[in-house]
Amino acid sequence: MRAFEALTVESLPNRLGSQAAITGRIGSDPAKWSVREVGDGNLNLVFIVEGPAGTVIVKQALPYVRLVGESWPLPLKRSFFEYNALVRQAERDPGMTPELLHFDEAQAIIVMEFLTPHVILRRALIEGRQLPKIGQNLGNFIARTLFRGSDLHMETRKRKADLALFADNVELCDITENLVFSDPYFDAPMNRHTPGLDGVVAELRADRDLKVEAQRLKHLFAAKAETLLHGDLHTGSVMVTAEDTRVIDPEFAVYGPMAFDVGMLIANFWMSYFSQSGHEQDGPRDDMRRYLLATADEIWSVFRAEFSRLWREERRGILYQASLFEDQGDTLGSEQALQGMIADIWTDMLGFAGIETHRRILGLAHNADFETIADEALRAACETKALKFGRHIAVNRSRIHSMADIMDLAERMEKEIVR
Ligand code: SR1
Ligand code: MG
Repeated sequence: MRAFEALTVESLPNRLGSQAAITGRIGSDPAKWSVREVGDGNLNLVFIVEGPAGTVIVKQALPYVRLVGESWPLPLKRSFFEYNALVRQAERDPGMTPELLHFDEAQAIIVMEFLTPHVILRRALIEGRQLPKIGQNLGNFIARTLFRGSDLHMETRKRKADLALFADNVELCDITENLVFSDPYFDAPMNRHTPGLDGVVAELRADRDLKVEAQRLKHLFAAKAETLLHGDLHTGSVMVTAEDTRVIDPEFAVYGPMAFDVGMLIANFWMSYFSQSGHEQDGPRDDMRRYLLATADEIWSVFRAEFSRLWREERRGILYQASLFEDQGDTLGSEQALQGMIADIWTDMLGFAGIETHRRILGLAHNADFETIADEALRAACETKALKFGRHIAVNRSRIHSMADIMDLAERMEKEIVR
């Protein structure tokens, strides 16, 4: 087996030129391929490879964190977890992931469909574009992948095998455990924040209730192996057109609490909401703000409806067996259990969303939503609102009972001038 070697624009045609899955798609003469490296994420190489007959994406993991450099080694096996998660997500919600064409474990290479004219959802939201289908598509995606990867649906032997398989994704889990749940709340070496935030950062780090809540959520993430998570489901992990939505990049996949994916996803819409006033050069973004809150609401309500449908139609795992409820004519019992589970996901989702907001403003890996606001004072004002909103929903999560309350809160905080 050839030892791992990072691809380059120059070496790629030669290295992959005899791969039937690629030549069949783009043309068999690699001399006619044109290759561009377009990776702008934190970890990997991503190439667009265009041939006379078509185009593919070649993604390759590097043995270190690209954002930081070789001083932070990261195992290549994350590519194996990404590939395996994509396979499962494609089964659980067909049409929502890119088509997989080829996987080379030793070289940590995944070749997949080139999505065009798709763009990264985060970019579209920064530009003020409203995508009509994402609420529906993403709500269904989280319901289907989270339900169908759990003991509510899977044969328990298969679920336990998957639990063991993905448990080895230790290093990526470790990134989440540190970067999301701990680093924002102390002066961790890789943290950075906009200069105008010093005051609010000191306040948050001295906030005992918040620190305790963040650690309770970390405990939940580490201990509640409920379903196969995407693990990094933010708006940078979604590609869109007006008609189509695809979820990419599940290399952080691991068994964890359902509410983690839900909270991370929705938090990124709320962050986009608070960033909009930094993007008003071409006019007010009031309509965009309304759209973002409405989309977060839609994701949640579609999630709840689809999760409930799956509960009623596909609950065949070891949990809440029909033999205890429906088979005894006790449909009400099963509905009570369902409502209890949705209520728990709601409460925990708010916690994870609040913490995600903090880490994207105070930690290592920031969001382009805020980062692209050139005016530092304006950026700090947007970020302050998001930080305070995140703190409120994380600490008060068990006392917030509806999306309407969250929308009121966001609108109130957006109107407050924070300096
Ligand atoms: C060092 S990796 C930092 C972040 O980038 C990824 O996209 C994940 O969100 C991770 O937390
Ligand atoms: Mg990613």
